[in-house]
Parts: sequence; structure tokens; C-alpha cells
Amino acid sequence: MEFLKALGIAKDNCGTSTGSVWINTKGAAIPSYSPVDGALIGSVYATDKDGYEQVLHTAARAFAEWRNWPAPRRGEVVRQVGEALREKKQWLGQLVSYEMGKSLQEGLGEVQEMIDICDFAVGLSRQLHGLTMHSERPGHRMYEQWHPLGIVGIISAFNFPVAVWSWNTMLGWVCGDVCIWKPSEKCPLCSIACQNIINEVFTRNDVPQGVCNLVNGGRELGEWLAADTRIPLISATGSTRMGKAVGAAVGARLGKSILELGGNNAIIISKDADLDMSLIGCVFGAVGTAGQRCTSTRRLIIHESVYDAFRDKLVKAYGQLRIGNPLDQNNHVGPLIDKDAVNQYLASIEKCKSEGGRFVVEGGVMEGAGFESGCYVKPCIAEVSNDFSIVQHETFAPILYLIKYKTIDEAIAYQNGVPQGLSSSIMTLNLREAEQFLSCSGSDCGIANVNIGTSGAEIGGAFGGEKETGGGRESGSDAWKAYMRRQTNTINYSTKLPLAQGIKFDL
Ligand code: UN1
Repeated sequence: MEFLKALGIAKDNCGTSTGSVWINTKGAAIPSYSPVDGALIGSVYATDKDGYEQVLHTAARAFAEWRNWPAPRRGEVVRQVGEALREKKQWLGQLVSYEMGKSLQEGLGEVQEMIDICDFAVGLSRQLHGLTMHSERPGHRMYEQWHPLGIVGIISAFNFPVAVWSWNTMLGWVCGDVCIWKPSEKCPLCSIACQNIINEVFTRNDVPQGVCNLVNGGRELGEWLAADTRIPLISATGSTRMGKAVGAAVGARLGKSILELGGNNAIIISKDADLDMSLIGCVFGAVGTAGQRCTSTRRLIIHESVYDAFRDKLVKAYGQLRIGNPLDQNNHVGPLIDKDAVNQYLASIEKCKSEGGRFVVEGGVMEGAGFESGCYVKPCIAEVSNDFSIVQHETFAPILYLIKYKTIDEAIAYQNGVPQGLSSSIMTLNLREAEQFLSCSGSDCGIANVNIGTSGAEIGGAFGGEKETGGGRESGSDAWKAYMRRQTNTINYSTKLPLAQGIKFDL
């Protein structure tokens, strides 16, 4: 495992770091087992209360300094982080693939997504623009400016163990914030690798200790972060259940949160779709990352006139899928993250059957040589009705539901008829249908695509969704504004002090 050494990962690792200072905590060891082969890769010591306090204290002190660095200078540091990631792309991609279980192609893609957000953040560091307004009063000027917010707490999920952290962190840093990362307990070693990469760049650039911080642990640690009034912004990615708890705790103290939670993403296959092209988008969307992206395609809403033909194409394509070690580039589908996920997959299949679902590609757990970890499952397809309770629910596994429709209005109603609202697509060459899907009475999701799948968004757009997806936006466009505080400034350069709204007040 050359990549472990290259990324500075030991058998036992401190899980708490404030800048290049690793804090020896007395928390329990969090073991990291690879879903690829079931091996114990290494372990990370959880952050205890003392370690947590030390991190918070150093982060607050670092912020007082870092916020005064000119933003383009902060951007220059982030540029170097992007360079370091380019150098380590192969190693980090392999670690992501081995610890999380996604295919090496997707592991490398995830690191590329980090590099892309670095590039984006570098440009942004010279574009943290505010507006100017015309004052209603003579001799007055009004404008707004954006200031750093403070400490940003980032709670990330196992399925994108490095990229989603980097979306938040790179933007936060150019905005002048300092970041504390709590990665998923299921992929703690990825966080150690990232911290090592950053430490090298930061030390070289004399970045204050405490701009980049890492804490490791479970739910309790998440609760400390969410309740901590010293942290003005919490950005959390994960299940809707987790997001509701974090949102409530942060809201109770009137903090800000960015929530990126569950999806239940559908692709509408219109009668006017290019079926061959649609097939790739649907299969990648459903089985990529073994169905463990928040953007994974869970439902296909197919027009009755092409339903049988498209279902047959899907069944044929699923027959060609190669399931196995994700580091072997010949395989399309790797394992689920752990046995709990396998049990949830199995329970969802049972529930679907009990509600009347008809499986056209059967699921099941892979057995035999190469599958000893017990985490490899067969991607499967079921014909269902959109109102089945299991179809309304996000199962983080490669189970694809097929739903038949007659009219485009009906298809859009199905697409929107779930509690989640992250990503959506329509496959059609019909301009009217495409535009209806994108109109305000079309898709209700944060992401709506035409002729591409639901997953694999680029970093340049704002990423996030509505309803139970949580409403937050990360990554591109103007998502950076959530990481800063807006200040409106009015300056009087006249010799009088006129009041707004024409109010007279003379002494
Ligand atoms: C996630 O699953 O939490 O759009 C993020 C995509 C990726 C990001 C997914 N760029 O599928």
C-alpha cells in the first residue's frame, strides 16, 4: 500500500490537529476497515473535550490574524494547495477508492473536483464583490462589503470523503474564515491525508496555526460543533435525519447552517429521448459509487411508448456490469461502505417486494472469491409505483425504480412527488418538454438537467437542493456569500446631516 506511506498515514493516527500541531487525545480509536477487502487499514484517535477546546482556541486566535491577510494572498495559498493536490492526485485517489470503495476512476474524479474548486477559489479571491447603491440623500454614498465570518465547522459524509470538505474549505479560506473539519467516522484516514497535504503548504507559507483544523469522532462531536456559539457557520452533509438535528441545534442558537442532505433523484425518459445516449446517463447515475451519491439516480420516470424498449436496454446493460475490486479499472461497481449499508439495501429490497414491486433485475449480496468483505451487492431494478413508501425514501444503494407515465405533466408531478429535492433530469430532444421541465412549474429541485444524468455536477454551479435536501448551496456560483457576513455602509461627505425618509429633527 504505497499510497498510505506517500500520504503520511500510519497504523495509528492522531485524529486531532490544529494546523501542523497534532494533538494527542485520549479519545477512543476509530478503526477504518476497507470495504474493498475487509482489511483494517489503520485507526484514528477520536477528539476528546480537551483536544476540542484546544482546537477551538487556536482556531479563534488564527482567525484574528488570517482575516487581515489580503484575500488574493489567501488565494495564492489555495493555488498552492491545488498544485499539491495535482502532485498527490494518484495517491489520494487510490486512498479514497480503497477506504470508501468507489471505483478508482471516481476516486481520481473526486480529487479532480478538489483541484477544480481550488482553481475556482483562487479566481474568487479577487472577486469577493459587493454592490454600490445610490443614496436618497445628497452628499451620501452607500455600498456593501463582505467580511470574513469566523470559524466554519464542516461535517462531511463518507461518500465524498474529500471533495465536499474541499468545496467548503477552499471557499472558506479565500473568504478569510478558518475551518474545523469533522469527517465521517467511516473514512477517517482520508482526513489525515488531506491534513498532511495542507500542513505542508501552510507551513511553507507561514499561514497561522489553526486556519486548518481537524477533529475526529462520532455523533457527540457533531453535537459539540452544532451547539458551539463560537462557530458562526456549520456546513453539514449527510442524511436528512442528521441534518434535522444539526439544523435544529444551530438554529436554536441563531447560527447559520448550510445543509446538503438526502436526494431522491429522478430522470424523466421522454418519448422524444435519444434512448442510447440516455442509457449511459441512467446507468452511471444509478450504479456509480454503488448508488451512494446524494445525486445518484434512484427513479426513472419513463414514457409508456418507450417504456418496454428502454427497460429492455437497461436489463441488458445491467447484465454487462462488472462488480468487484474498485481499484481494478475493469470493474464498474465496487462495494457498499459497510455491512450496515448492505443490510439496509436488503431491507429496502424486501420492503419494495412487500409493497408490490416487481424486480426485473434481481439484487443480492455477492459471494465467493474477491467478495470476502461482504459489502458487494448487485445493482438491481424494480418496477414500482411512485407512492410506495420505499420509493419515497432514500436508500443509499444501487436500487433503481422504474415508473411509467403518460403525459409530461404527470411525469413532472412524479418527479416532484417525493420529500427530497436535490437533482433531476429530463432526457428529451423536444424543446417544449425540456423548457417546461426547467420552468417554475417544472422540476422543484436545486439541480435540473437536460440530456445528462442527475449525478456528476461540475463545481462551477451552486450545489444543493430544496425540501428535505436542506436548502443549502455549496461550491460554485455565489455560494461563497454564505461564508461571509455582509455589511452595508453609508457615508456622508456633505456638511449636513439629513435623515432618511425625509424625517425632520432639528435642535
Ligand atoms: C454528494 O454525493 O454528496 O454531483 C456530492 C455529483 C458530485 C458531488 C456529489 N459532483 O455527483
